[in-house]
Amino acid sequence: MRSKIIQALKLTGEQPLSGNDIAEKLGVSRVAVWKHIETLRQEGYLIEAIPGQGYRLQEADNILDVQAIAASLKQDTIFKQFYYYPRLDSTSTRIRELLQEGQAAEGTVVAALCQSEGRGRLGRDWSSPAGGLWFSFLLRPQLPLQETACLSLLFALAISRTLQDFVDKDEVMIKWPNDVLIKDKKVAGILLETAGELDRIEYLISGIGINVNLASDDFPPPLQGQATSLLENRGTPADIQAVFLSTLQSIDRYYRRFLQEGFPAFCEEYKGLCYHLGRPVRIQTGQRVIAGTHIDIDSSGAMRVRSSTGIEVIHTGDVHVLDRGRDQHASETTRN
Ligand code: BTX
Repeated sequence: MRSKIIQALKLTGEQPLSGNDIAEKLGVSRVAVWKHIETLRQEGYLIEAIPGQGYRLQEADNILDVQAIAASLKQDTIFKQFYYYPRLDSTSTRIRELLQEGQAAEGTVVAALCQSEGRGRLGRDWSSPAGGLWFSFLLRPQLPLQETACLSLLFALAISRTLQDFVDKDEVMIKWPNDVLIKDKKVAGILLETAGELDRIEYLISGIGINVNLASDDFPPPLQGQATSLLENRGTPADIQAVFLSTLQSIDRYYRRFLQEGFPAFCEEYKGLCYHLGRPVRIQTGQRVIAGTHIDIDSSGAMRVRSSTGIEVIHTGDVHVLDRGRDQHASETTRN
């Protein structure tokens, strides 16, 4: 019932919808509507009551209808079960809690309108106000731990392909290992968290953040100039529901093929989108800093750099591109 109320309020958008109209539409009493609205508010939905007119839902266009998403996905995708929350600390934390409570099987997806403690890699913050796509999903690939590292590159590829349908295709690029960029600024990030043994992981939680309808002043000041969104590049809001559906479909396609063929099948495609292939870079890897020309990505997803001392193969690190007069993306990119 509550999700039906949200959908009814989403449909009327800026126009308030009266308690009577909702009650009639859903075949319940006005008191029942009022009670549900109170519960929805407690859950975190911002629902204004406009005297004499009715209720209006804030951020209506950025609220996902995950049941509709589930219905639109083909039966046999990797995504099986959806949870949606207006407000969470982090979708990745929530999925871990659901796992501990025995409520999350492989294919569980948790999405939120906004996160108060969205996180990036290595304990970094991920800014997650309403207007972005913030979700995590649980997988159990039967793979050794080291092979799962490629999944962050794979998901970056899957997301890039999706975003190419919403903005100028040629502007979407990947900064190794998994920063998705539009016009040199970060539009999406991927967090992979694994549990298990070296030879076989127990589970993997992938958290995806995509800046969909965020204006530049929705980002905290240090990120303005480094982060971008679909809105900023299109000039008009994107249909967040369509971005979500298409992202899930793309991840599903890429992941299934990866399980069959491994990362080598995607290496050329990844290189085609790589932001700094052939360019001078500086990489911080552990305590070392390596400067040179980025010459290749190998079939394990590692970066090859020609430095003054020879060819370096880099499995983890923060890449800075050196030929633009400034280090772009002070947000470090670390493969972990
Ligand atoms: P990362 O470590 O590659 O990037 C984090 C860095 O990116 C930050 O230090 C900051 O410089 C920059 N940054 C922070 N927020 C944004 C933003 N909204 N847009 C662009 N740049 C930003 C990337 O980590 C992994 C991000 C995963 C986020 C998802 S959201 C759903 C799930 N839940 C959760 O808590 N995290 C994941």
